[in-house]
Amino acid sequence: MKLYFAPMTCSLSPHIVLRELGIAFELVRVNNQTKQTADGLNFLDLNPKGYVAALVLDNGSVLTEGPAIVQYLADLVPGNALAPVNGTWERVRLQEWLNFISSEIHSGCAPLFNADIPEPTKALFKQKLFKRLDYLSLALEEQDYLMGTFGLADAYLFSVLKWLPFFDIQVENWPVLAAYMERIEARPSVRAAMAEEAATSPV
Ligand SMILES: N[C@@H](CCC(=O)N[C@@H](CS)C(=O)NCC(=O)O)C(=O)O
Repeated sequence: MKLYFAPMTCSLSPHIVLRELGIAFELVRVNNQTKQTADGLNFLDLNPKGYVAALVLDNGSVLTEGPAIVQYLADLVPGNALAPVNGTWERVRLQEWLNFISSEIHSGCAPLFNADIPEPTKALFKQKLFKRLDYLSLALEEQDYLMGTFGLADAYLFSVLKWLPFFDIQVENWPVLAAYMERIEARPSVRAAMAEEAATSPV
C-alpha cells in the first residue's frame, strides 16, 4: 500500500501507525500547493478532496480521513496494541478521542494556519484551543496515554500538537502535555517516521 503524505501535517499520524504495526508501505510525498505527487500524479485525480493523508491499497482503493485510515490499518493486525477490538465499548472510547482530536484540535488549529485571518480573530480561536488543551492536560494527569497505553489517538494527537510552535503556543504552558509529547517523540516509530519525512525530496 501507499501512503500519500506531506511533511509536518496530519499524515504523520497514519505514518506512525504503519510503522508501529509493522505493515509494509511506500511513502509518497505530495506538494500540497501544486498537488503534484512524487510518483508523478495530480493528487486531485487520486483524492479530489486535495488533502493528505490518502492511503492507496494494493487493489487500487483509496481511503482518506485520518481517523478512518488509522482504524483500518489497526484492524489489519489482529491483537495489535494500538486499538481495542472493533465493536467493543473501549473501541467506542477510542472513536470518541479520535473525533475530539479531529474536530476540536485538528480543526481548531486550521484557522491559525490561515494568513488571511487577522490576529484578533486568531486570538479568539486560540482561546478556544487553550480550553481544549486544558482538558487534554487534565485527562493525561492520571495516565501516560489517552487510552492508558500508546495507541491510535496518541499518534494523531502528537501529530497535531506538533503544530503549536507555528502559532507561538508553548506546550510547556501545559507541563503534562509537554511530558506527553516528549514520551511519544522518544518512540522509535515516531523518530523514524519524522526522520524519513524530513529526508524526502520536495516535489
Ligand atoms: N478531514 C481530513 C483533513 C486532512 C487535512 O486537514 N489535511 C491537511 C494537512 S493536515 C492538508 O493536506 N491540507 C491541504 C489542503 O487542504 O489543500 C482528515 O482528517 O484526514
